Amino acid sequence: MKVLILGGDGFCGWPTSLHLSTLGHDVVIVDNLSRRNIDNELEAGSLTPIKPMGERVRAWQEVSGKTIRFQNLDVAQDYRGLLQLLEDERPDAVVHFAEQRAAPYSMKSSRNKRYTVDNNVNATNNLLAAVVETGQDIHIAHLGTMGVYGYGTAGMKIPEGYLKVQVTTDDGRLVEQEMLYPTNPGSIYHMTKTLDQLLFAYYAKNDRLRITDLHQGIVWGTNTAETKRDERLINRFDYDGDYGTVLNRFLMQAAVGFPLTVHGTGGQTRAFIHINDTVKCVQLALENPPERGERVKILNQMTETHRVRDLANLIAELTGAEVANVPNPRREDAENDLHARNDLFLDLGLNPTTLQAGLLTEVTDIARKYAARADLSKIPCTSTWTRENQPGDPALVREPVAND
Ligand code: NAD
Ligand code: USQ
Repeated sequence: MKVLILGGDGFCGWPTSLHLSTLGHDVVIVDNLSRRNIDNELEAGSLTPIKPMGERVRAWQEVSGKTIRFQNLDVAQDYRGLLQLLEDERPDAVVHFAEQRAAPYSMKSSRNKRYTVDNNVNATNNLLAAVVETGQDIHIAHLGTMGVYGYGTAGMKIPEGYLKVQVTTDDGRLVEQEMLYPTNPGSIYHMTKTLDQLLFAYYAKNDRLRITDLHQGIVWGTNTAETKRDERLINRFDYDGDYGTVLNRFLMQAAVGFPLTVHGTGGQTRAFIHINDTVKCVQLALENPPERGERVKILNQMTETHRVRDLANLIAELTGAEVANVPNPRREDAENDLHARNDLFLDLGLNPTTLQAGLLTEVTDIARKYAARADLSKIPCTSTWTRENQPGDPALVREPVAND
C-alpha cells in the first residue's frame, strides 16, 4: 500500500512509519514539526536525543534500504497543499496522527484552548474534505482516544464506539437503536476528539468515506524493534508536565530520583497500551478497512486498565522510588473504575503486550541512560484545569503540622 502518515514525526507516528515501511508499504510522512516547536516554546524536550527529520529518514535508508519521504505541511492550515499532495500521491490509506495531543497543554490558557481546537478540528476536517474533493477511495485511519467516553462505566464494559439503547416510541413500543457512545471529555484536547467523531460519522454517511477511528489508551514504552536498529532512529520520550504521560513519567521519575507525582489519591483508572502494540494495531487497522458505505469502524486500541496509585506502588517496589501525593491539577473524578472491550483487535490477532517487569525496566534503563538530559524543573504538572486547582508539584506539598 501507499500510506501517508500525517503526524509521522511524533511519538506514535514515527515508529508506526518505520513499522509500515518494514512491512513493505510505501510511506510518506507529512508533519509541520509543530511538536518540535512546542518543545522550544515550553523549553522542554524529549529525554531521548531525537534527530531532525532529514537525518531520521537518511538513517532509515542506510539501515533498511527503504525510502520514506517527508513533506513539511500544516494539515490544519494548508488545505491546498494537502489536496495537491493527495492528488499527486494517490495513497491507498492515510493514517491521521496530526493533532495537538496533550491534555495539560490544551488547558494552559485560552490561547492553548483555541490553538488545540483550531488545529485538531481543522486538521481532521481538511483531511476529510480533501479526500472527498479528490474523489479517491482512500481509507482514513485516525488516532482517537479512550478519553472520548469519559472514564466511568454504567456497570458494563465500555463498548467499541457504539451503544445499543432501547427507546420508547410515542405509541409505547420499545425500539432498539445503536448510537455513538455518549461523549464525556475531560479536557479541551479530549473534547476535540469528540468533535472529530462527529465529523467522521457525517462524512461516512454523506460521502461514503471509509474511516477507522482508533480509540487509543495511554501509550507507554518508547522504542520498537525498528527504532532500536540505530540510535539515529530513536523515538521521543516525553517526561515534562505537559506532554509526559503517567506511566512513562513515573518510570522516568524513578530513574532520576524524583518522587512519583501521584495526582490526589491516585484513584484514577485509565486504559494503557505499549508502543509495540500501537504500531501493530495500526497495521491491523490498515489491513482490515471498512467497506464503502459502512459506518465508521471504531476499535478500542488498549490492552489493559490500571489505577494510577497501583502503577506508582508497582514502580516504587521495583525501583525503591518515593511516592508523593501531590495536589491534582485536573478537574477529574478522584476515583473511577474503568472496564472496556477490546475484542475487535483481539479478533484480528493482536497479542497484547501487558505490563511486565521486563518492559518496565527497559523504559527505566532508557531514562537512566539519558538522565543527564533531563530538566527536573519541567517535571511537575503546572497546567491547572480551573483557578481552584493547584499545580501537581511535590515542592508545594506542605508537611502536616501538629494543629492541622
Ligand atoms: P505527538 O505530538 O508526538 O505527534 C503528533 C505529530 O503531529 C507531531 O509530530 C506534530 O508535529 C504533528 N502535527 C500536529 N499538528 C499538525 C498539523 N496541523 N499539521 C501537520 N502535522 C501536525 O503525539 P503522539 O503521542 O504521537 O500522538 C499521535 C496521535 O495519537 C494524536 O492524535 C493523539 O491524540 C493520539 N493518541 C496518543 C496517545 C499517547 O499516549 N501518546 C494516546 C491516545 C491517542
Ligand atoms: N497523572 C498523575 N500523575 C502524573 C501525570 C498524570 O497522577 O504525573 C494522572 C492524571 O491526573 C490522569 C492520569 O494520570 O488521571 C492520566 O494522565 P496522562 O497525562 O497520562 O494521560 P491523558 O492526559 O489522559 O492523555 C494521554 C495522552 C492523550 C491520549 C490519552 C488517552 O496524552 O493523547 O488521548 O492519554 S486516555 O487517557 O485514554 O484518554
